[in-house]
Amino acid sequence: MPGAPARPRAILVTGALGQIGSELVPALRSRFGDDRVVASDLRTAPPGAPQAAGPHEHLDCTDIAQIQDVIARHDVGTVYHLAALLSASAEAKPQVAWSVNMGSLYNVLEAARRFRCNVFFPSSIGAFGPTTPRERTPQVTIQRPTTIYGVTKVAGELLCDYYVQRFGVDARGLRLPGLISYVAPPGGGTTDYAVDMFYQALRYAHYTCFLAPGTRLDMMYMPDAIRAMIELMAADASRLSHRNAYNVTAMSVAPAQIADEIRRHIPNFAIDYRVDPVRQAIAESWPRSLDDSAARKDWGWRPAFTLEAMVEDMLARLAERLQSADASSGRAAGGRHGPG
Ligand code: VAH
Repeated sequence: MPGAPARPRAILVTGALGQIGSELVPALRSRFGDDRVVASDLRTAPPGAPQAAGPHEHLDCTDIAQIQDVIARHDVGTVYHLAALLSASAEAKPQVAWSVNMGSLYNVLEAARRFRCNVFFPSSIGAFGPTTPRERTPQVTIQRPTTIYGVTKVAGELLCDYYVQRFGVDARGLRLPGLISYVAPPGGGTTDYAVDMFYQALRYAHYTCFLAPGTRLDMMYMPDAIRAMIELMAADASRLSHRNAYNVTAMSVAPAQIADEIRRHIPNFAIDYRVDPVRQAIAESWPRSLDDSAARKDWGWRPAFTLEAMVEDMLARLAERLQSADASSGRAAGGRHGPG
């Protein structure tokens, strides 16, 4: 229709069934409209899943033809590329990790170049290594990770920045800390303990942690991470002194600190430790705390959730989800240790 405003281009989320995607898709749909956000994953969204409440696609990101087909059919203008193996899974099968993490990113960037799409790339504190300053890790510093996950994150940052300066693709990224969420459990990460602890605390008032009690890492509640991604992609490009990728954090905490805070709500919660040497070594190669001043200065990043606020919200919301899951599955709710 002449004169009608152009229909805004769609947003594609890859890895939409994962820990981040399960919350990013609903957040984007509530902002931009259900029909403007395409959820995609290698797995098919189960009936009733939030991802199935709008356009959704089965998508193997290692196949560029599939990516280009989805972008063309839905007129995608922005890709949040989340499909990847996390650190512990990647370390168990490094060849697959390289192929999936780097192959899919290259395909997304090539498709973005051809179809003029913007790209969000999730880097990680895993992009740093043991020779990086571990406290208040600077935005620009040594990046020599000793995990294949970290290698794919550093290479991913460099590849994204190459596509920015060589082809003009608007690619932006965040070095995300460990993410704590109650919607979808994570899989294959080193920081997954911080999510599992809440599930176990509510179900059994006990958790056996695979990292040592004092292993301090940057962490963030998922609502803050989702907001950071969306705010970065909406930021005025002229304000960005970095592209891939910005340090962001909310708290620097260890398992024992999270356990102590949970115990304020569930007094009989007990934790013990059976250290997994592989994931302990990965965690000890990462920073203990990031300097996120560049993100704060360039595009106004501010976390909203402290450790105390996150634990209170996480326990309340996860308890609700577990109760409704138990009710729908007919599972006895015995052993529930709701927040005190
Ligand atoms: C992992 N959750 O554990 C991810 C993340 C900073 C950790 O990259 O692999």
